Amino acid sequence: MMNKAASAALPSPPPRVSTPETLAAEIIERLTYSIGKDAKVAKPHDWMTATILVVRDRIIDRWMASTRETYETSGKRVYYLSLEFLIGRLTRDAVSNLGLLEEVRTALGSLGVDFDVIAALEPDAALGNGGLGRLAACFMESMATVGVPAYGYGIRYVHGLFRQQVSDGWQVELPETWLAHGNPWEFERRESAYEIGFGGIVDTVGDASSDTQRCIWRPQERVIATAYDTPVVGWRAKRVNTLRLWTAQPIDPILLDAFNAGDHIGALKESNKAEALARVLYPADGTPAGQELRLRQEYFFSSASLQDILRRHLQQYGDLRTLPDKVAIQLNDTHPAVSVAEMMRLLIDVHRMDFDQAWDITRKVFSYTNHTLLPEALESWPVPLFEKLLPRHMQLVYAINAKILRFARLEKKYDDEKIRSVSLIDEGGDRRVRMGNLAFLGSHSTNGVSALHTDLMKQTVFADLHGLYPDRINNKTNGITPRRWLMQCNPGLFSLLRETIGDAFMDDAERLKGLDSHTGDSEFRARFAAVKHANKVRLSNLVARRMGIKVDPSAMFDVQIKRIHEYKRQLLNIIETVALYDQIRSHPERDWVPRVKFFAGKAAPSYHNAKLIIKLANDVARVINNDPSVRGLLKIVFIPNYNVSLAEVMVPAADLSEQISTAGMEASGTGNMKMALNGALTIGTLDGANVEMQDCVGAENIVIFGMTTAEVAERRANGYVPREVIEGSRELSQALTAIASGVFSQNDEDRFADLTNGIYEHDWFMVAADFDAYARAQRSVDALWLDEEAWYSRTIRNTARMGWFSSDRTIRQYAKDIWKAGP
Ligand code: B1N
Repeated sequence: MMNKAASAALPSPPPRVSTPETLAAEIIERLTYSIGKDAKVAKPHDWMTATILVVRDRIIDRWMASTRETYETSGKRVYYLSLEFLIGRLTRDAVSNLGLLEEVRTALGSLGVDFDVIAALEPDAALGNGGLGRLAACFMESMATVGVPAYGYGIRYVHGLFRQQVSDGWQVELPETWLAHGNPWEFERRESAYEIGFGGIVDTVGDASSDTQRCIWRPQERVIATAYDTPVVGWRAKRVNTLRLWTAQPIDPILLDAFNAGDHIGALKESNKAEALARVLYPADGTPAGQELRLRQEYFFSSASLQDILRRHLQQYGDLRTLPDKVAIQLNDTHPAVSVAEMMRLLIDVHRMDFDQAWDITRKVFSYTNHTLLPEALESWPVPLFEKLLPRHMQLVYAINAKILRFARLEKKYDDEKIRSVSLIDEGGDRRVRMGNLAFLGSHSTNGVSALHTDLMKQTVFADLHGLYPDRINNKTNGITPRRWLMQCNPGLFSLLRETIGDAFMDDAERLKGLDSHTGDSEFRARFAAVKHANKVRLSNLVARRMGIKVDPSAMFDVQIKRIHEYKRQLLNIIETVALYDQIRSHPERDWVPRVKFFAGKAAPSYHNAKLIIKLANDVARVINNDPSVRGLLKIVFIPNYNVSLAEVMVPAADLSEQISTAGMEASGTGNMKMALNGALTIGTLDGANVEMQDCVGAENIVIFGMTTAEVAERRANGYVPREVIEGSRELSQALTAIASGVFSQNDEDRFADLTNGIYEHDWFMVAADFDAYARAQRSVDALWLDEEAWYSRTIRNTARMGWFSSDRTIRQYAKDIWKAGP
């Protein structure tokens, strides 16, 4: 360490000048001296790396200034703990938020390099499954934008979400290797390393009668967590925050005794086991990932993050009693919920606090976001597994539980049934630790992600916990960052908007409202339509290039993009497509609206029915796309390997956005917001954030159909018989019969029996019950499409009125109501 006087005298690097000329010169310099390539032989990938290094320098300056400022102003820090960050590519986002898009483009152009070409070479960082992980990424960008001093904490998976190939219509999973060519965006921080334990025993030392007694956990296994930092640039680079991802290393890379005894493979056992922790992302989204490795991952990253947070706090403030004033930790779902027990352990066993004080601090520091009420997705761990892996945490869970149950029984007069429901231990069947209850009870705030979802939390899964603490549950409706999901992915619309309503919306998305008054302007409508058309041409080219399929960009682009899940009802969409196909063939004389139905999304590898839905979409596509009698009227395209980058092309090209989940089942959705913001009309149920979208855009500007949550519940309660519904709907029964009788699977007519029988026998997701309403809604969409003025005035109003769904608004609400942090 240097003394103060010496360090004060250290020079700072000269400020970077960012003209096209200086940028070009620096890119050449990096190419030469950091990458070791002559410009004459440099490959596109080398240009990409050199460009990132030059851009990165500009970010580092802002990064250090941000870190310094938080330190000097003693600002409260927000920590966002998430097992998933679905980031996508970073370069365009960083350059654009720095305000250097044109300068960098010109600089590269002067070197004969196309920015768009090299930006497309960056691999997608897919450290997440779907909406939950993408939300974490949008929040990181918005926290930097809004000026919240924040750190994201997660795992640096070597393999992100699998790559999806479609082979003969079936999903095939391939490993994804985003780090294969290095990652210029990250900085390894070897000095930030923590020991993480697993297993072993708990010793009690000291005298039980005095308060010197304490527990010491003696883990059987230990690994080291080391940090990798990635800067996150806010809009206009006002602030740069840190995404800190942990990787796992063995304490002893090689067991020397075993090695020397000739057991060269055995000598690597520990090392392999440690590295397995950060090897791969669990590909489950809303389905349980109940394996031991998953719990190990959860504890590994929770412990490393908390140790890092406490170290930083102690270094600056020297006293953990001030933790709640300076630290807010947000748990992104229950995946990091073991943090509650780990915080207690660190405060009590390591920092020698008493239980009650530790509990008080823990609850003040943590808050928890719930993202799903699907029973199968609520995490719980078998007590024997939890106890074996985390024996000290098991003790603490019991101690917390005793305290809560006493409170529930004595002060809230809870009866046995309610006591059972709020307990941290599920005693029905095998005993399990309930992570949702732990997260709720260990926090001062528990939030849902849309108004409807938050209401349902109070009424269903969390009802009895809500009774214990009626002020704890609150709503924070999700949002999306308008930088990535409008300004960057839709440059055509972005410049039209600037020209039409000025630049104010770039700093405040609600200023998009200014567009409302232009809906009646036919010239503007034509330009808005022309932008949409150009985006559709771009998607058409992608489909032609990747799949060899020709689609007509003047047809309606009907888009359903999201994870494949029965509750999201891609099946409803496919069955309606089959019905439409029948209709067109029976009534070729009618004025059919040409449509291209796009699907994209991944299925969890172990989710049989979801994979079958992918196969069905592809089989139906093959038959319909090859039938000359509907040529030009109906096409189906399932684009493989949906990821953030593909979304950036599909979202701006959508005319119609399919948000058709069974009411009450989609917590929020965020793809719904992306497409509406980019001028798509939504066809959807009253589910998740669709409800609030309807409030914002107006009922005339969204097509809502189907049963409400209450109607779904009522129908289920009163004995729903799908067979009767099917028999009452000619279109539906014909379509189902076609699928079940092998029209789309000629050599294998039973192929889709699991799907069709499911609808006949129980139809959990109410596909049959909502079918007719959906089909009618689709025909009303057709009618709107035929009236260009009706169509574009509606889609323009969507863009104008979706500003509230900016994740900046969401983050301001978290900062004010939950974290008490930021500006
Ligand atoms: O979180 C999104 C919401 O917009 C979606 O409606 C919701 O389905 C999604 C286990 C999940 N909920 N739960 C998960 C992800 C991974 C996993 O292992 C559950 N994802 C959601 C953002 O709020």
